[in-house]
Amino acid sequence: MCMMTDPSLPAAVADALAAQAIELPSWAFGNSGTRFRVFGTPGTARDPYEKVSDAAQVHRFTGLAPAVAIHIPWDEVDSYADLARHAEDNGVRLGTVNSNTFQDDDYKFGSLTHSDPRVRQKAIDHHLRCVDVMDATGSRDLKIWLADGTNYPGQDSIRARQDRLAESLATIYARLGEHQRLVLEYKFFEPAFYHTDVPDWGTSYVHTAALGDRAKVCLDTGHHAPGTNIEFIVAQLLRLGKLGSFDFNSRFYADDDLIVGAADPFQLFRILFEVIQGGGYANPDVAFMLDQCHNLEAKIPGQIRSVLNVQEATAKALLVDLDALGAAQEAHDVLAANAVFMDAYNTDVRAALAAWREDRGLPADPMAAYLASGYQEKIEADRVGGTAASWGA
Ligand code: PSV
Ligand code: MN
Ligand code: MN
Repeated sequence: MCMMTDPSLPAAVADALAAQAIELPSWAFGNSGTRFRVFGTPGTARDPYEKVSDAAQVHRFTGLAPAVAIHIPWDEVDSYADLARHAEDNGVRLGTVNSNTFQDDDYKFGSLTHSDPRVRQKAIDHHLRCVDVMDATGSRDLKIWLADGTNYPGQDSIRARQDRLAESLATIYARLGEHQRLVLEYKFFEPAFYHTDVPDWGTSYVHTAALGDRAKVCLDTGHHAPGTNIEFIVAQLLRLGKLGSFDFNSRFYADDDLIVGAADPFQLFRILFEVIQGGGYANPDVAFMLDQCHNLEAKIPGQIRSVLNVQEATAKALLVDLDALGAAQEAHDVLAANAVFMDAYNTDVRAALAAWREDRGLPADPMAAYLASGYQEKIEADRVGGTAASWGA
């Protein structure tokens, strides 16, 4: 039994935790909402520079979030090299570049899959420009999520759209530099309702396998039907060498983008266990990112809670006694194997993690330290003019 009375972690677990790096989405620091209402939150960042500054606070208090993903054109700036410098001045760096082909009238019937070559080329050109941005920021990954799909059976040819998608992706892939990658995200529905052009990991795998080694799958934890065994997908993609990145978040009903580990911390633990077993943890080939929006709660504390949830689940997953698990599995002792697994999950690691942070010069309680820092009051007082950045701008 792994009962944690002594608040120290085994040395191997403590060392492994030190390697954790989670990329934050710039859009988590803008105002967001639902199709019913975007609520304003005092102190919200007004431009990409302020979003990066806010993201840097999460890293400052947790030591877990050294990179910020950007979204084009939401994070449009005059000089991306300058934005990258701003990130560095704040102790972080710019990470994944996300494309956006879902907020333009031209894309009403598709973007990379569109039947009209003019629209398809426009969508391809947008991605080529994203690669230019990556060149300027030093980013490695281009993340593609497409809103493409249809609402009614017969509306368009499912097959022809796949062929056009493959062609468009090949053109974008050919533009990547030697050290750059394309990660293709899948989602089973929305905004299209009948069919989506990249609905599942299989479709993303098929396209990225055809492209080559520098094309990988992005797994967004919120993009699956209820009851999907996500850790199975993780294990399979790692087996195939095709898991490029995670977009972590929680869902109750749809693509809710809620705080990771809020809806189902046990699922997060199971996923992380599979990542660790498959060699995907602390492996630069598998990027850990958040894809979240904070509609009601304050944004910086929301992101602090999120990275701490990932850290807590990781610590528990690292605590699984693999020898005992292996022995129980070999003996087909179902209950013993399950008990070993659950012992790790049920271990309260909070005090141990607080001590771990203090050992590394970090605040034992990052949330309390942020709230006491005065940063929140300062941005609420300073950022009264201008328009708060929102999910769509
Ligand atoms: C839309 O579903 C989405 O939430 C995808 O998960 C993307 O990763 C994200 O927007 C940002 O484009
Ligand atoms: Mn996502
Ligand atoms: Mn999503």
